[in-house]
Amino acid sequence: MHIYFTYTRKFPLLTDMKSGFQLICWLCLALFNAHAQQSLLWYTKAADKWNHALPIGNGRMGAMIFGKADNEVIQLNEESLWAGNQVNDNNPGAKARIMEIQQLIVNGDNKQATELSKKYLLGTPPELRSYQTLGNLLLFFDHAGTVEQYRRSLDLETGVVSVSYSVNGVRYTREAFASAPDNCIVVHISASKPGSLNFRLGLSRNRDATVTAASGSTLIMDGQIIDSVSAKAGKGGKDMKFNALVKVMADAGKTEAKGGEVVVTGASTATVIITAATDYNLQKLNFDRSINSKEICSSIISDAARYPYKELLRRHEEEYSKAFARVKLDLGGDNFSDIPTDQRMEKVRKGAIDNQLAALYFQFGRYLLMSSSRKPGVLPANLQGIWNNDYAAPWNADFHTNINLQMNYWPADVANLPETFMPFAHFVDQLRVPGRQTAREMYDAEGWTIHHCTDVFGRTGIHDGVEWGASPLAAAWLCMNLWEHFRFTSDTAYLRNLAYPVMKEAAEFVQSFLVKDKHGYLVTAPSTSPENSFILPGGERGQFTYAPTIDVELIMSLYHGCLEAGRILKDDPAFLKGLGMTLAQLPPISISKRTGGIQEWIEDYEEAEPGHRHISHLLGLYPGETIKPADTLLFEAAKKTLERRLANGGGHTGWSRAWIINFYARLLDGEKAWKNVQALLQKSTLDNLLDVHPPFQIDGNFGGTAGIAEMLLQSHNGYIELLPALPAAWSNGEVDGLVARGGFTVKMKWKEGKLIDASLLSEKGGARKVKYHNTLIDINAKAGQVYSLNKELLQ
Ligand code: FUC
Repeated sequence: MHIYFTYTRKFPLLTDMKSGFQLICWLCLALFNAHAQQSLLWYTKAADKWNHALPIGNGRMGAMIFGKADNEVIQLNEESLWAGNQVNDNNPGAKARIMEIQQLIVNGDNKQATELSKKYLLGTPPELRSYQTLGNLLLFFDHAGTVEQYRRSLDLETGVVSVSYSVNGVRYTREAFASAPDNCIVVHISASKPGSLNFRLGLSRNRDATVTAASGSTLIMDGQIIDSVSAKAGKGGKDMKFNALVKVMADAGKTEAKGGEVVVTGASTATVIITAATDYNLQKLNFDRSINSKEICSSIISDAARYPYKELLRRHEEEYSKAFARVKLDLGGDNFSDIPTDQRMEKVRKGAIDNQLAALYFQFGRYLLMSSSRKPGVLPANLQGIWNNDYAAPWNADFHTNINLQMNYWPADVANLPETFMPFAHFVDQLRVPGRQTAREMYDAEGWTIHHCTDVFGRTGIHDGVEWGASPLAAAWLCMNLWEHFRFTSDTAYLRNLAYPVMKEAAEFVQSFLVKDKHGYLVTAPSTSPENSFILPGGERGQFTYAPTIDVELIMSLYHGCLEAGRILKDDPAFLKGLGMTLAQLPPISISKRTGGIQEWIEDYEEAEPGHRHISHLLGLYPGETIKPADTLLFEAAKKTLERRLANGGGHTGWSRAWIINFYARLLDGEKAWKNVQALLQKSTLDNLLDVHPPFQIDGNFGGTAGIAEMLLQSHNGYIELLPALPAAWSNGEVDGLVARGGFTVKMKWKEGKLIDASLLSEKGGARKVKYHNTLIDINAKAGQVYSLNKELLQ
C-alpha cells in the first residue's frame, strides 16, 4: 500500500474543507500520512547526480533511480558483471621462501622480510579487476510544459520508488521496484489523462555491448567484457558475456521500435520490465560458456510479462514487505517526516537532533541488505552493495575481507533478516576451494585461507601490495560471522553442514601456519594490523609484523567458536584438544605503556597514524568478545584506544565511524555511541542516506544499522541485555523485532530513559539470562510463546 498524500497536497486539502466530516477524514489521513512517512525517504526534486539517486534491488539486480521528469535515467546493475576472470594468483615463489620470511620477521628484520615478501608473496597478478555497471535505461518524455508538484520517494515498507509530477494539468506517475519473485526490475508509468503518455525508451552502455530492438516492444543488450588489463597480463581479455532485456507493455496507443529505441505514443499506462544475466556461474566462481544469458533473460521476461502490473506489484510486496516488517523502531523525538529527507539531513548536519531520521537510517540499512543480498543463490553485498555506476569502481567495488565484507553482515541477524546472511555464508564456503590452494601453494599449510580482498572469481592470494595484503587470517575473520549466525539461529543443520566445516578448515590453516617466536609464543607471521603503520626504532615506517593483536583476537574467537561447535556436533576430541593447546600458547593481549590503550602490535611501536581508520586491535571488543566489562583493565584500555583514535581525527570514513558506534555500545556508553551516530549522519551520509567513505561505500550503512541495534540490545555476554547503551536523546521509544542470540525476538518500550514494557518471543524455547541495569534474571521460555519480563525485571 502506498500513501501518496504529499507535503504539497496536504495543505490545499485544508482550504477545500467544507464539513466536519471532511475535517475528521483529513485528520485521520494526516495521522496515517505522518506514520507512513516515517519509513519514507522523499524529495521535492529529481536527483542531480548518481549520489542522490534512490536505490532499488532484489539481491541480484540493482538500479539507481534519478527521477528526472523529462529525461529519466535508471542506472542498472547485475551483481556478477565483473571484468577479469579466474586465475591462480598465488605467487609461485612463496612456498620456497615462506620459512625464511617468517624467520626474518620473528627475528625483527622487518625490512628484509618486507622486501622478500614483495617479490615472493605478492599475488600474480597483484590486482583485482572491477565490478561494472550494466548500463542505463533511459526514458525520454519531452514534456512540453513546466513540471510542477514534483515528488520523488522511496517507501521502505513496500520497496517502491515513486516519482510524480504534473505538466499542463496532467499528473504523471512512475513507480519502480526490483522484484525478487519475478527476478526483474519493473517500472510502471501512468498519465492521469487518458492517451497522454508518450515516451521513448533506450538502453545504453558505453562499452563492450550493443543494443538492438528485438521486436517492436523489446530491446536487447548483447555484451562481452573486453578487459585490456587481463589481456595484457596474458590472462584472458574476452571475458564475461552478458545480456539485458527490456520489454515495454503499454495499455493503448502505439508501441514501436525506431532507431534502436522503443517509442510509445498515445498510451495511458505502460509497464516496463527489465532483466539481465551474465554467464557467471557462482558454483564455479567463474564464467561458464554453457550458460546462455540471453535465454535466461528471455525466460525471465516472458514469465514476468504474464502478470498485469498490479499482480507484479502484489507479488513483490508480498515477498518484500513481510520480511521488512519484522522490525519496528521508534526512537521518539519530534516528527519531521513532513520535511523532505535532504532538508532533514541538512538540518542534522547543522546540529539538529532528528531521532526519527536515525530510525529511518536503521530501517534503510535493513532495506539495503535485503536489496543487495536477499536470499540464497546470489552473491553477497560488495563494497557498494549492488549499486555501481563505474567500469573501474573505487576499490573495484570488491569484497574487502579485512573489515568491510564482514561489516556488511553485522546487522543481518540482530535486525531480523537472517536469510540475507546466506549469500555471504555460501560465498565463504565456495572460497574454501581457491583458499585451500592458497594455503597449500603459498604457505605449505593445511586448511584454507584468504587475504584482504577478493572478487567474484574467488582470488585468495595477496593483492595490492604486501603491506595491505599480508593479512593471512581473513578466513578466521569471515568465520566470525558464520559462527555468530549460528549463535543467533541455533540452527544445527547449518552449523553441521556449512559453518563448522568452514570454520574447522580455517582453524586447520591457523594450526599449521603458526610459528614460535623468541618467547615461545605461537604467532602468525608475516602479518599486519590491517592497513595501519608503525614507526620502527630506526624511524622508518613499517606495516609488516608478526602476531598483531587482531590475529590473537581472531584466533581466540575462531577457536572458541570451534570448541563450542565441536562440542555440539561431537567432533574429533583430538582436534579440539589441539586448539585448546594452541590457545594456551598465544601471546597475551597487552596494554600499551606508551598510550595506555590496547597494544596494536606485538611490539609497543609508536603509531604512525594515531587517528587511523582501522581500529583492528579492538576486534576483541566488537564484533569479538575477548574484551569484556569483567576484564576491567582491558575494558578501560579499550576506552583509551578509542579516545586516542578520535582525538587524532579517527572515524573519518563512514565504516570506521560505524565501527566506533558498535565499540561504544559494547563499552555500554550510550552517550558516546549516540554522538557517533550523529557524526555518521552529519559527516558520512549522503542525502539519499547512503554512506560515504568518501566516496560511496555501503559498509557504513550496515555497520551503522548494527550499531543502533547494539545500543538497544546485546546478547553476546552469556545474557540478553536490554537497553545496554541508551542515550538521553532517545529517552522515549519502542522497538519490536530485534533478535538476541538463541533466537529470541525482543519487544521493548521505554519512557524517560526507563524500560516500561519488555517481552521476548522464543522460537525454539530455552533457558536464558536477561539483564536490565543491575538486575539479572533467569528465564525458561517455551517455544513459540511470548514471555513477559515486566514482573521480574521492571519492579
Ligand atoms: C579498507 C579500508 C579503506 C577502504 C577499503 C575498501 O581496506 O581501509 O578505507 O574502505 O577497505
